[in-house]
Amino acid sequence: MRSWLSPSVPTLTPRPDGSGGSAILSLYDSSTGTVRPTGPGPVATIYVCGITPYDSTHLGHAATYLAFDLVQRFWLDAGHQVHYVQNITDIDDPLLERAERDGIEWADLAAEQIELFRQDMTALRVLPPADYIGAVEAMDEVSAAVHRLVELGAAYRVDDAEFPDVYFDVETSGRFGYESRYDRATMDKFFAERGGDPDRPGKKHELDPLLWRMARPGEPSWPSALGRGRAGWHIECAAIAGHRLGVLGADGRPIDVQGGGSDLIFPHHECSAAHAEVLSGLDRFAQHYTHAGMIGLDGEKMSKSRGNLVFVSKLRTQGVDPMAIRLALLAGHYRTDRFWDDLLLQVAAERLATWRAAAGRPGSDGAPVVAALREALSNDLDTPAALSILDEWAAGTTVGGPTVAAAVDALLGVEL
Ligand code: 5CA
Ligand code: ZN
Repeated sequence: MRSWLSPSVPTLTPRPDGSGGSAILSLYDSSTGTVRPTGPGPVATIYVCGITPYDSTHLGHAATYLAFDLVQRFWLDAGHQVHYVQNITDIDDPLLERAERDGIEWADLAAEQIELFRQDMTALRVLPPADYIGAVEAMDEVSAAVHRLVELGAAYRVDDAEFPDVYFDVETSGRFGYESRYDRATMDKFFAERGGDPDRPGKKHELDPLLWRMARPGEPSWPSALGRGRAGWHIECAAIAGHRLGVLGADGRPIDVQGGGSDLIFPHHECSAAHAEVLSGLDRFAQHYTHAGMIGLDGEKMSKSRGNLVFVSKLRTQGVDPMAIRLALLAGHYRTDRFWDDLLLQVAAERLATWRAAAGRPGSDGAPVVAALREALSNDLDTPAALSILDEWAAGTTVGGPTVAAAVDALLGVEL
C-alpha cells in the first residue's frame, strides 16, 4: 500500500554522545513492567499496529502514532537506520459492520479512510513506515502462516460442519501471558471485550484466538490452502511484521519494538507474539512491547463505539495549525491516559508562537539545550520534561535559535 511523503529530518550537530546528550533510548516494556534501554543494531526495527480504516484519524490514533514517531526520530538522530512497518486492518468485522450501517462498500470505506489518514499523518509530520501493508494485500502470506501453524500442531479446526474455522492453541506457546502479565480474570474480560469469542463451541481453550475464518455467505473471502476465508486479527500483524522485520525466516531475531495503544496489550499483542514465537522458534517476538495511554474526551476513552471522537481533519479544517495539535498531544506523557480539551490546544498554540519567536533569535550556542532535550527523550520519551526545557529556552535571552529549532524539528517533529 502506498504510504505518505516523509517530512525532511535535519541532521543535528554535535551528534549525541558524551557531550551531545544521550544516544540510548530507554522505553517502558509491558512484558517486564520496567523502563529499560533499547538496544537496536545498525538497523532498528519497529512495528506499530495501524488503523482499522473507519473513523480515522481521531486524536487517540494521532497520539499513539506520535509517540512512536518520537522513537523513530530518536533512533535516527542516534545514527541508526530505522525499518518501520505498519499494517492496515482493511478487512475485519468492525469495518464490515460500519460499511453495512452506512450503506457503502467496505472497500470504498477503507480506501477513503486510509487516504484521510495519510493526509493527517502528513500534516502532523509523522515519518511514514517503509512498509505500509494492508491485510487484504497480505492475505496469501497470512494464510500461509496459518497453514504453517496447523502443520506445527499449534492450530486446529473447530468441529463445525458448516464453518470449520481455524484457531490457535494458546497452550502450545508455552508462555502465553508473559507479554501482558495479566491474570486470568483480566484476560477473560479483555478477550471478550476486544473481539474474542470465548464461547465458540469446539474451542480447546476459551482464550484460543481465531486464525482463519471460513467464508460466510455475503462476506468477502480469499482463496487459500485452508479453503476460502479471511485472516484473524492477531495473525495478520504477526505475519506482516514477522516477514519484513527478520523474525520469520533464516536467522530469525526479535524486533526491537512492538508498539500500539494500551488497548492492544491483550489479547492482540499477546496473541501476535505467541503466533510469531511458535512460527519462528524464538522465545520473544519483540524486545520491547511499548504501549501508549488512551486519549479520552469528557471523562471517557475516545473510541469509535462511544462516538466521542475529535478528528485531526476537523481541527485542520477549522484552521488549527497541525504543529499545535502535535504539541498539545506531546504535552502529556505518552503512557498516561489523558483527556483532550480545548484548553490544551490553546496552550499549545501559545507555546508554538513563543517558540517560533525564539527560533528566529540569532545567537550561537544551542548545544546544551539540544543535549538536555535528548536526555529528556531518552528517558522513556519524557515529553513533558522536553517541553519544559524548551519553554525555559524560549523564555531566556542568551541562547540562539536555529540550532534549537533544528533539534525541535528533528527530535519532536515540530517545525518552527
Ligand atoms: N487495526 C488495529 C491494530 S492492528 C487497531 O487497533 N486499529 S484502531 O484503528 O482501532 O487503532 C489504531 C491505533 O490507535 C492502535 O494502536 C490503538 O491502540 C490506538 N488507539 C485507538 N484508540 C485510542 C485512544 N483513544 N487513545 C490512544 N490510542 C488509541
Ligand atoms: Zn496489530
